[in-house]
Amino acid sequence: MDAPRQATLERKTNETDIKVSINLDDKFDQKINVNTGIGFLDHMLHALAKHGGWSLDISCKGDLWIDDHHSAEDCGIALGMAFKQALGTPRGIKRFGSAFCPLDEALARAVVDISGRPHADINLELKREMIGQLSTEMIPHVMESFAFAAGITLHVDVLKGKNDHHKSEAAFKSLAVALREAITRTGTNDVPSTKGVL
Ligand SMILES: [Mn+2]
Repeated sequence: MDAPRQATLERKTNETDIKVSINLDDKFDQKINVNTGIGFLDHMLHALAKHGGWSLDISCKGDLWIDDHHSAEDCGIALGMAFKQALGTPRGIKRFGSAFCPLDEALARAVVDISGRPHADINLELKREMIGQLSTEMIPHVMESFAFAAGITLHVDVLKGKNDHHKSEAAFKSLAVALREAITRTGTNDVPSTKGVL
């Protein structure tokens, strides 16, 4: 039995103070606590953890009296750092993952590569200014921040949809399922790259 891939860290700046614990291999006993200070972001990160098969505890004390930007972005960064640390050297994993997830009329697609190459191409087609207390412009920014901190490549597209809550939630669910596939252990100790290193 392989050891569970987990990490605990704190990321503190003048703008935010974030504590995060993640376990990528807890799908039979998931414990999820998300308190970012932004309700809709809590909902999205909860969906990410749930469908990713993670246990996740993340809390953020941020400068919400300014706006939601620093808290949302820094939660993405801290989560990406924790994901990267938990994964360790990417050996013996599938590396690539992809998923489509619908939520009613909305349909999202995520394609991920645990590449060591930070890149994010995120098109969510959100129309509203805000969903709850989260600016919709921050939703792709959170995914991008996660990708850069984790050192992975993400392509997330909302292909259809009318309701912005549905579109965003479908996007996070598809990202979760794609990540879950990408980090699945193959049973080998191989580095899945022709370079021999990721
Ligand atoms: Mn920013």
